[in-house]
Amino acid sequence: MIEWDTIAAIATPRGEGGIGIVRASGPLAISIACQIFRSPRRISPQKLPTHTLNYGHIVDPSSGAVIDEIMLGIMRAPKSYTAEDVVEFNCHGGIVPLRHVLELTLQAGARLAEPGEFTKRAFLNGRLDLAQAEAVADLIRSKTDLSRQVAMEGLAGKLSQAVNTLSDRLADLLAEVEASIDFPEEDLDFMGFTPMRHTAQDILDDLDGLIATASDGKLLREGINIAILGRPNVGKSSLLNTLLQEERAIVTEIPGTTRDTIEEHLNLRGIPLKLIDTAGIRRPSNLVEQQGVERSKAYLDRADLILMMFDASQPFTAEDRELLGAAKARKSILILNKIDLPAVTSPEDLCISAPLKPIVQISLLHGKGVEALKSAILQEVLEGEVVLGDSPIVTNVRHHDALRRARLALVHAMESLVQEMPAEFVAVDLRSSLDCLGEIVGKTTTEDILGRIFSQFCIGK
Ligand SMILES: Nc1nc2c(ncn2[C@@H]2O[C@H](COP(=O)(O)OP(=O)(O)OP(=O)(O)O)[C@@H](O)[C@H]2O)c(=O)[nH]1
Ligand SMILES: [Mg+2]
Repeated sequence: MIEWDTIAAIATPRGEGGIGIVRASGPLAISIACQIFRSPRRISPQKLPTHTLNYGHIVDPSSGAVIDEIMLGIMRAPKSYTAEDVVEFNCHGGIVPLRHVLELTLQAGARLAEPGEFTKRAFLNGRLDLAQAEAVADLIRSKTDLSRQVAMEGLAGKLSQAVNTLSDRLADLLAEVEASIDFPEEDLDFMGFTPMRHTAQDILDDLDGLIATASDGKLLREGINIAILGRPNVGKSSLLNTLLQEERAIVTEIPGTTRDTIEEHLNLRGIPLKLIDTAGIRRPSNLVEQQGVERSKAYLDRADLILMMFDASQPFTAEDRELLGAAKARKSILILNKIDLPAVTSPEDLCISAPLKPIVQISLLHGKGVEALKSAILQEVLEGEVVLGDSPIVTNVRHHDALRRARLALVHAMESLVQEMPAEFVAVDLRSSLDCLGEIVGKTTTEDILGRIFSQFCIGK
C-alpha cells in the first residue's frame, strides 16, 4: 500500500436529509476520530472494532462544545472502500452541522478531498481497476434501471475480465513472436506464421464483438437527445407532457406559447432519453421569438433524433415543407397530430416530401397512437432492442477508443504476419495493441488521464 495523507469530504448531497456523512480516509483517519468523537463510555476509537457503527457525539476539541450527535463508522485497512483506514461520521443531515464536522476533521489533520479522490485511492491501492472505478461514476449517474445494471456489471469487473482475457491471449502471442526473434536459429516449439495469424484473427474477432456493443453502451450510459420540432400550435408541448405523464410545459391554443426550449429526462423501457420541447418554428415577429426559433432550429443538427410534428387539422404549408426538407437528412420520425379533428393534411402529404420516413398518426387529446410512437422511437434509436446478455457492454467512450486503437494495432500486426515481415515488426504492433487494452483497466495509464477521469466524479466519492 502507498502511504498517503488523510483526506476528508462531505459524502452526501448538499441540502437537508435524514443523515449526512463526513468521510475521512488515510493513516490519520482514526486518530482524527479520537480527537473529535466522544462515546458515552469514553471508549477511544482506537479500541473500537473495525466495521462497526458507534453512537456518540462530535465535540470541538478547542472549546469542548458538542457539535452533533452521530454514529461513527470505522472501517480499518485494507477492507474499506479506499483500502485505507476510513471513518464515517453519520451526522444529522443539514449543511451547517456537516460543514462544522468537516472543518473539525481538517483541523485535526485531514486535507479536503478532491472530486473522486476516494475512488482514485481505491484504484491506486489496487482494490479496483480503472474500468471498475469508472463504473462507480456510471452507477451514480445512471438514469434507468438498465443503465444501473450495466454499471453494476462493470463494477463487478465484467468488462475488465473480458479485456484481461484478451490481453492474456495477446501476451501469449507476443511471447511466441518474441521467442522467434530471440532464438531464430533454434528449433523451438515455434508456432509458425500461419497458426499465429489464426490466433490473431480469433483475438480480433473477440475484440470486434466487444467494440460492436459500444453503440448500445453509449445509449445506456448517456441516453439520447430527442427534439420535438414543428410549427406553432401543432401540439409539441402536449407531446412532452404526455410522454412525461406530467403537466411540465404550458399548453394553450395560442400559437407561440413555448418561447424557450424545455428539457426533461424520460425513461423509455430502460433507455434514458432527454426530451426537448422547442418553440414553434415560424417567421418571428419580435426579438424574443426570433431567438426562440433560432434555438429550435439549432436542434435540427444537435439532436440524435427529431420528432417532426404536423397538425392534421391544418393545411400543409410551405413552412411545413421546409421543415420536412430539413428533417429528411436527419434521423427523424414524422408525427401527424390531432387526427381526432376533420383531416385537412394526410400522411400522403408528408410522404410526398419525405418518402422514406416513418409516420405516426396520433391524437394527444384522446391519447391515441402514443404507444405506437414510443415503439417507433425505440425502433429508430435502437434499431431493435438492447438485451443484456452474458457478454459485457462497452459504455464508456474512453474504453471504446482504446479498443479501436487496440484493434488497429492488431490489424497492422496481422498484415505484417501475412507479408511474412521480420518478427520485430509484428512484435511492435502486438505490444502497442496490448498497451491500448492496458489503458482500459489502468495498467498503462498516465497521471494526466487519471486526473481527467477522476475530476468528473463528485466530491466525497
Ligand atoms: N383537438 C386536438 N387538440 C390538440 C391535440 N393536441 C394538442 N391540441 C391542442 O393544440 C393546442 C396547442 O398545443 P401545444 O401543445 O401548446 O402546441 P405547441 O406545438 O407546443 O405550440 P407552441 O408552443 O405555440 O409552438 C392546445 O390547445 C392543445 O390542447 C389533439 O390531438 N387534438
Ligand atoms: Mg409549446
